Amino acid sequence: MIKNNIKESEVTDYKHYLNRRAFIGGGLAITAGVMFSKITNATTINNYLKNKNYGKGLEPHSYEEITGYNNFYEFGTGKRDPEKNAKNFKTKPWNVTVAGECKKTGTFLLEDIIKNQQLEERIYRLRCVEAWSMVIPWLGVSVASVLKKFEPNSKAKYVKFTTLLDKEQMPGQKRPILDWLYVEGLTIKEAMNPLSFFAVGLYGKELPNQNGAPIRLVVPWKYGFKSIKSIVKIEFSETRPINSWQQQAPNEYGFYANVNPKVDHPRWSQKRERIIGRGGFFSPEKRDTELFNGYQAQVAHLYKNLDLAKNF
Ligand SMILES: Nc1nc2c(c(=O)[nH]1)N[C@H]1C(S)=C(S)[C@@H](COP(=O)(O)O)O[C@H]1N2
Ligand SMILES: [Mo]
Repeated sequence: MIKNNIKESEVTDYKHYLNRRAFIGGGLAITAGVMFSKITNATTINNYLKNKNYGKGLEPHSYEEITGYNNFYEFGTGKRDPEKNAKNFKTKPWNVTVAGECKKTGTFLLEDIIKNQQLEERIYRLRCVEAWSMVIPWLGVSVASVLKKFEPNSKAKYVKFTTLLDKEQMPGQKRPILDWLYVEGLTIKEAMNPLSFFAVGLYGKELPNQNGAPIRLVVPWKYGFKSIKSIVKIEFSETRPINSWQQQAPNEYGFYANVNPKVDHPRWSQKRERIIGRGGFFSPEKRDTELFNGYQAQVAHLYKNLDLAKNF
């Protein structure tokens, strides 16, 4: 479906991208901070850590698929709306406010927050609660490495993230699709888990606007909606934040949102998932959904004493 209007030769699949990168070679090591001050959206980033621990056996979708099929309701509810409507979204300069239960609160320039951090590539499958999935080679830094800089205190049990509110730039916010702002939350343990990632790029380029530029969360064992985009605020709190989707429909969306084939969403079975762009319209390719999206070994201990059917 996505490839219809694109010539096959223009599709950037991951293998071609790797070959081309090998051909370009060399280049200076790019840290996340430098990227924001010097590199434009179209520039390929030449050096980053390829973290082989993440993404074994996963085959990334094409760049066009990843950037042409998005959920970002601030820019419209259609899957192709964000690509179209976020074109001129201004992400530089970008400030992030840090508040709540930590030592170093304040408003910081994004490039200062992540300066000197080596960028890392991680390949993760994004499993949307709407029962589809795609595989994305993200570029970014671990959430833990960023949060530690603000020195959260012992009252910091949860972390709340907020997306920018800007009706002029984000036309979707003029409509009551959600009770804007878009808010998400994690327990501090979930946030500090080594899998939790802040993406600032994908496919070796700066993050396209439709994918949540300039910084978005990626929590690979949870449904896609937890991975909040275009973050402007990080708040440490003692009490559990109410996330936007839970507020909208508490019977459909919980706080945890862990990928779980055994707990169905009221409107969608979660047993299987459609793989975006694979198979035809009438015979989409599907796969069995895995508990915690396949990351049981890394995260199951976080939910040892929780009834996952109640705490969905
Ligand atoms: N601010 C914001 N973040 C968001 C969303 C949104 O509408 N607004 N949609 C979520 C949903 S439902 C999914 S599945 C993922 C999609 O990420 P992608 O479009 O980059 O693949 O982003 C999540 N983050
Ligand atoms: Mo989603």
